[in-house]
Amino acid sequence: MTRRTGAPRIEAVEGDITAQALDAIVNAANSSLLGGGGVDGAIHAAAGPALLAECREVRRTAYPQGLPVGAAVATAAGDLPARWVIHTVGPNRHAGQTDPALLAACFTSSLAEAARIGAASVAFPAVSAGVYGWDADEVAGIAVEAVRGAAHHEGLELVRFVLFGARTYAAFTRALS
Ligand code: AR6
Repeated sequence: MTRRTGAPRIEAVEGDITAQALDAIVNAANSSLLGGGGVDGAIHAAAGPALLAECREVRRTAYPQGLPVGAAVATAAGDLPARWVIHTVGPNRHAGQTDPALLAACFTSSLAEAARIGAASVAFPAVSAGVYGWDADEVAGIAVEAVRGAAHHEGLELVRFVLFGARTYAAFTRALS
């Protein structure tokens, strides 16, 4: 059972999430779980073929229809410095997925998955703020509110937003202040 405990530290840094040596990094994936561009492509490139092999297996056994938008699933992290990758699928604004609750669910589902695997530190990218077309300020506001409001599991110490580019970093800094 997950017990509600003190809130973790929540911070934002500018950088490359693939370099983060935290317990888990979150991937802004797509429903196929088979890789793509953006942070997904960077994570698969840095993790090596073991990650894609495990993703294929998770897809085949657990999500034959694809991972739903707002859901999350963890795998090992291949060659990355992190121990796990938590894959989530953000809403695609270009496909008419404009419900903020779907984006909030990416963050809460990922933290629930972190609780399941016992991750004490979790790094998030700006899910849906790239190819999926959401405004960085909107993503930042939804992400910070969702993480602050999530049922934090015992042992969760740190949630770090790792942002690509000054503009996205500034959006998260504003949302956190
Ligand atoms: N570290 C941290 N953030 C990054 C990195 C990185 N290495 N690389 C990109 N970003 P996106 P989405 C930022 O497009 O909008 C993929 O093809 C990026 O600047 O990666 O959820 C998937 O397979 C932006 O701020 O994810 C899906 O098909 C943020 O990460 C689709 O894109 C998210 O941009 C998902 O689109």
